[in-house]
Amino acid sequence: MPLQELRIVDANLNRASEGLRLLEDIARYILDDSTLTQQFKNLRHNLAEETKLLGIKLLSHRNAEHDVGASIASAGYEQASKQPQRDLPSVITANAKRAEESLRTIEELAKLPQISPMLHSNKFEQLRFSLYTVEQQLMSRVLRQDKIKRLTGLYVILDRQILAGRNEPEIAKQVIQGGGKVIQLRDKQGSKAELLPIAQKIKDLCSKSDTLFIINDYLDLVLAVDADGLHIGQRDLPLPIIRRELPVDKVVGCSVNTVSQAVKAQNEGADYIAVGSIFPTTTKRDATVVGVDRLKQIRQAVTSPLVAIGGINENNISQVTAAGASSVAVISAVLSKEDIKGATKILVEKMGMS
Ligand code: TZP
Ligand code: MG
Repeated sequence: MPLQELRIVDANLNRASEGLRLLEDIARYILDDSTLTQQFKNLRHNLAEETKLLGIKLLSHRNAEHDVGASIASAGYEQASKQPQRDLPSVITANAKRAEESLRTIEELAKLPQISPMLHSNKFEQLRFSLYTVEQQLMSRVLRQDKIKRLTGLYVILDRQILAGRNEPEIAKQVIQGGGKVIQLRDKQGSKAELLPIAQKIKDLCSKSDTLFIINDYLDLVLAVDADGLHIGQRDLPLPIIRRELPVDKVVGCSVNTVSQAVKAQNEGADYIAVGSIFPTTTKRDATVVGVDRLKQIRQAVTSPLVAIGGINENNISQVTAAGASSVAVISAVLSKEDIKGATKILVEKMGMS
């Protein structure tokens, strides 16, 4: 005896898989995010696994030609096509909702006595809850994508101890004029009260010039001045906690010196990974020198944008870009020079970014 409920299961299974496939493709082709892609793939596979015994039964209940909803659906589509074009976040929301509603429908039907021997309601509930989490991660990544894309070119770190009293916003201005694309404010000794107005001024300069502004170590300062992101090291709060505390549109960079640290940082949601120290440096006393080969190994192991750091100057910068760094961070190669704008310009030119 045909079970009309199975027509609903069939339709909703198709909707759920279509929605999931689209979200997976966004993670894969637009974001290049292997972790998220894998998570969507797992959801799709779990769904297929859960319903694989029903495959033939569902097909034999399919009756698309006699679907009274089909004409209503296409009228709705025509109306939708007249609406203004959707952006990527609304496509994500619409498709995640579609998949979530479909999973919920199957979950409810699976409670009926005639369906429960074939489907486990609780499995669909679990899938739905997993999808809520992955949807949130995907949406956060999309909202940061514009900033992540701007993480290329020269990344100049304004280290207050190295600047030794020179006017930080003035130096930032010259870096921007020289073609620096990212500015980080770093202060390992001063007070945050002192740092706040400096950070605010640099943030304003960066906003006006489309330069990315990152703050080292201090999450509260990122929030206070609405900087673009935060940079952390291996001894700061763990990435998942930072991610939880920061608004979703802020980028987080993480310093690593091994392949396993890089993989971990990527899996825990770092938007970029800083690899160093590539060459010997006197700027950071406790830095471990990892060499260009380590950068190449990390390039093979992760898909996140890589920022090379440590002992980089105009003579060796081409080695790190050739090894796969999308951005190069420097302190002394710019800050030790009288002519900040000129030093920045030379490095930018050597990177082929001018
Ligand atoms: N992290 C690893 S090496 C380094 C930091 C902050 C110092 C980079 O400074 P420089 O002068 O460009 O070598
Ligand atoms: Mg730190």
